[in-house]
Amino acid sequence: MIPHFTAAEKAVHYPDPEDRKAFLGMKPYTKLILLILFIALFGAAWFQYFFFGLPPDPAISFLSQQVDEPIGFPLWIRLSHWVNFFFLLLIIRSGLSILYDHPRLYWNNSCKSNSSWIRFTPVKIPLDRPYTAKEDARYINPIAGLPGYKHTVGIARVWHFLTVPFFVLNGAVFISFLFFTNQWKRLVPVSWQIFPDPWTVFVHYATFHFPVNVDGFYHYNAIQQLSYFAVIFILAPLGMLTGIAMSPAIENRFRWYPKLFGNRQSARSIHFLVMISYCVFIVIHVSLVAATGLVKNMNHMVMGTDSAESYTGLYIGIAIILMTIAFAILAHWLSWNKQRALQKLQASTNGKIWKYTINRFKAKTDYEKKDITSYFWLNGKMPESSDWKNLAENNFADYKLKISGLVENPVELSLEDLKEMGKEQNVTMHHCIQGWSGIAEWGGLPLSRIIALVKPDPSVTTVAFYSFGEGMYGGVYYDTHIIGNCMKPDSILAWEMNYEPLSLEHGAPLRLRVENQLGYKMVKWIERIEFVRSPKNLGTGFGGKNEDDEYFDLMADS
Ligand SMILES: Nc1nc2c(c(=O)[nH]1)N[C@H]1C(S)=C(S)[C@@H](COP(=O)(O)O)O[C@H]1N2
Ligand SMILES: [Mo]
Repeated sequence: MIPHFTAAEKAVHYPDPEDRKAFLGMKPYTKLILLILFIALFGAAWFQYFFFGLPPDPAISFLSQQVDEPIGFPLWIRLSHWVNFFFLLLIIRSGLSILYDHPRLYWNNSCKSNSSWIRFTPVKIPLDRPYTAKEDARYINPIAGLPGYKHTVGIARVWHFLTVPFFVLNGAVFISFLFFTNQWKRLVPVSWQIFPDPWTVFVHYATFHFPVNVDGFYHYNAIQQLSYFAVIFILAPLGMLTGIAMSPAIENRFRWYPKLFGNRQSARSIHFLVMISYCVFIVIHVSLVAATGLVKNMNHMVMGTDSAESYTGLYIGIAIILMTIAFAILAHWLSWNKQRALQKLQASTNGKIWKYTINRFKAKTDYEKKDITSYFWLNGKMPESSDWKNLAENNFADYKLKISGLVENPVELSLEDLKEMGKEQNVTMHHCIQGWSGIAEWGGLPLSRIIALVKPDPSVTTVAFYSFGEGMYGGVYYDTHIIGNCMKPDSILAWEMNYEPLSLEHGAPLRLRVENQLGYKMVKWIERIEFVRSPKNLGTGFGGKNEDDEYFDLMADS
């Protein structure tokens, strides 16, 4: 069942034997904020208890009108509760797997290694050699992350994006029912007691006095109501909105949108904090369900009855949890053995939806010079071929870009030839699939000029870009783009970055920029370009090195 690592995979998944150890690193100010929050909350509760005594327990929540309060949990509540549990677990675990591909979180777009407020890797970035984001990715235990162990961010994304629509749909149905019935009154606070009551209940918990145990079938206590309300009406929407803010297609079209959360990286940090809040909620919720009458509580949420005698609810509840675990095991098996099928499933569902929606958006490359970030992560394996090394030694004076395939006019062009054909400059945000971003200026020749020069055959759909460098598991690095994307004005072959000649690390002599796409589509160290009918006959046929080897998102439109 559990596949073994090949030597190449071992080197990629945990290059350092220490890498399997869990690690949590926080900036002193992060720790200080957490400590202050903790002391303020619990200190205030103890202060009140010590000097003013335990406040009277409001027991039942009066945050909502009690008049015609709905009673019990109808089938739709019980169903959506368990469906939610099932998908939330998949979303959290696949999200953790994605997070560990770039195990650092920031509040700024530079993503400079030492500016992360929290990190899940002990690795200090070496300064004496190029260090790539791929090297920085970490192993995650499959109990925590889906897939974890032997994984790629491609497969983790499949699970994350395949489950999100179900989670959203279930939530939408649940919320509609809440308001069609009068069940919303149990959740939505409509009284000013919203301020004092939850605090009073908290003082009880914090000073180890269990508040009066009201029967959740009929009533909630104030803190219970408030936390349920927050999970449904604050955490879930915030999770969705910050998730959307990370999409390159959205960010490049609606520049104001990620700014609602500060910037693209703070959206990612808030997305993480939402996940942590969910986990904290789940732990407390499950503990209290167990501590306040497990058998009865399970009957409430499974059977919709208020019995403390029958064990049916408990048994069925346990069965649901076991089924969820069984599915998680199946998901691991699929992730380790049926990667290609998962990748295609994702392309034929979400990929199709994106093709007709967000991928249609035209990128706005209107960042300014002042937005350029002080840091820009590296990715990819430096070319080791003697061809490239020899060219580099001579500053690429002898470099010839070869353009061939189904074209009327195949050409070989030196850097000088290319520079004479024209130059476009854009300041854009780069989005790596792993999670980091950076803003840079790129200068180079629009691909549309090359296309006009070589005159591709009308049957050409795809342009392939081959690198001097190799992929992580060996073999030439390449990627493809549909010709329509290459014709966009901001699609360029760049020889300039931040107004300087492109450095060796960032892809000299030439690299691709196709804004609107994720970083892995932007081939560095370009050796040659080929115009083809379909990507099917290149590599293993999925349109790029990462798509072939690591099951990254397929281009739905290629
Ligand atoms: N030849 C080659 N090009 C490549 C890669 C690679 O591994 N090999 N990695 C891609 C990825 S995943 C990213 S995010 C960008 C990173 O570009 P940078 O190193 O200039 O930041 O390059 C892309 N181009
Ligand atoms: Mo990337």
